[in-house]
Amino acid sequence: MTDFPAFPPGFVFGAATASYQIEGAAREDGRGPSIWDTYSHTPGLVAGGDTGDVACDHYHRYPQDVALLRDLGVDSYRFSIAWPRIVPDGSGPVNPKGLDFYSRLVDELLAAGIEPAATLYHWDLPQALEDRGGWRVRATAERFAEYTAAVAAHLSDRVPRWITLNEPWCSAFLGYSIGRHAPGAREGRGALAAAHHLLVGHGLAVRELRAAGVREVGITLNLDRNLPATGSAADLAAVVRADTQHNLVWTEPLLAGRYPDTEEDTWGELITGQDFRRDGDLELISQPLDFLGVNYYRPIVVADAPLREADPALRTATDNRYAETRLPGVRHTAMDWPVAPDTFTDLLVSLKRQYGRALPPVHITENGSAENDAVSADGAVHDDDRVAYLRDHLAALRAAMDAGVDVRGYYVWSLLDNFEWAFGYDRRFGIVRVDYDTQRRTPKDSYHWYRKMIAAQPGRG
Ligand code: GBH
Repeated sequence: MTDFPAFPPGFVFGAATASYQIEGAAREDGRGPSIWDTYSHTPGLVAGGDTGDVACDHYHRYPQDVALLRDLGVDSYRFSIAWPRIVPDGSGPVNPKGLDFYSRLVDELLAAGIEPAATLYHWDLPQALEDRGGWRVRATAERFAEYTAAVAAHLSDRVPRWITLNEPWCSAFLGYSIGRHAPGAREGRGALAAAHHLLVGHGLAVRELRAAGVREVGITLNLDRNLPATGSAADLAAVVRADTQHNLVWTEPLLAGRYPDTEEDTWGELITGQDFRRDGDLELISQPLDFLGVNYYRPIVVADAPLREADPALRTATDNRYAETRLPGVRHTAMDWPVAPDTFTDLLVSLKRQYGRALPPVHITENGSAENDAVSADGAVHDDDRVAYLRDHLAALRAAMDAGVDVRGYYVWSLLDNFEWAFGYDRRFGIVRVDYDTQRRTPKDSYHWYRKMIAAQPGRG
């Protein structure tokens, strides 16, 4: 007998994916190129030279993937919309074939009794917009609002839950200062401007979604739980810097209508002096949300480190004088990420403590693990480590709810093995295995475990 944690009635169980990671069909039906096409086709940037050209071929196989979701018994499916399918040149005419694909996907989901949850931006910026400055320029936020309006006009009647941006930290800092994500830039001011313009784009998109009358609007952040490597004053100060860069840069403007400013971190000072800020931006950014999406995978152990960047802007945007060290005594996943579910509880409880009533209800929009899965002689994938990961993180989530955090839903990352960005197809996060030669889907043990867990909830099955 397996004991499953019981969640309150109405709690949403889901699974998540993102467009560039699964769709393929990169040049089909009028889709324009995105920054990830450019990045993945640049030799040396993605492991194995992998690209999203074919990925899981979800663009053609979506009915089969929706059937997998239906059999899984999820309440909701979180997918993302590829901006370059809708506005191939970044501005100007909308591509009806792009809208039509998502319209068919949404209808297929609704017919299967699954609530669609759409992310508008999961990192695939039209290349044409990057050529005009990308997120460094405010015009990109304005184009994002136009794209949002076009999508909402088409889908607002059938999609109840909307997520403006996925993990803007990755877009701004991995994209424009660390360079490990598209567009692969190494800039200080560019990353700071990108962070701000992403937030402005979020605010403009919220307005469009409200005007379209959608039921729920939110944003998804990758919030970090930063642990000090030791109890030294230097390491504790490094944790404050890491918290600022990864968490407060987003949660302060979004939830409190202000920029972060701690003694340890000069972010507030840095961004205050920048000419990309306009009066009224904070009001736009801090419009009330129906939910906050949180993606959580692992804690980060932070140690004080010497200055590496001479440029103060690049310094704050990239390293900020801390280094990540290992968490001893725990299992690590195929990403080499430590497994420490209690930190998931701690993150949510401290978020609630920090923001109180200003914290909207939370949806966990991603949680999962990459493992070195193998196909057994019986044809199955016995991914015990992933099952344990999911079981323990759901229990940790339940504990946060017991401690008073209002969590409304949980989406496992990911439905399918897929293109794991700079790691290509080498890292497998799916609860369904994808054979990239045959495109055959094989539900793993974790899929069956999740199905049973959902079915075992009180009042179901
Ligand atoms: C999420 O990112 C994403 O939303 C999702 O698309 C992704 O597949 C999933 O998690 C699993 O990673 O070592 O410098 O190359 C989580 C944040 C950002 C974590 C990129 C891994 C690699 C940085 N991810 N990071 S680097």
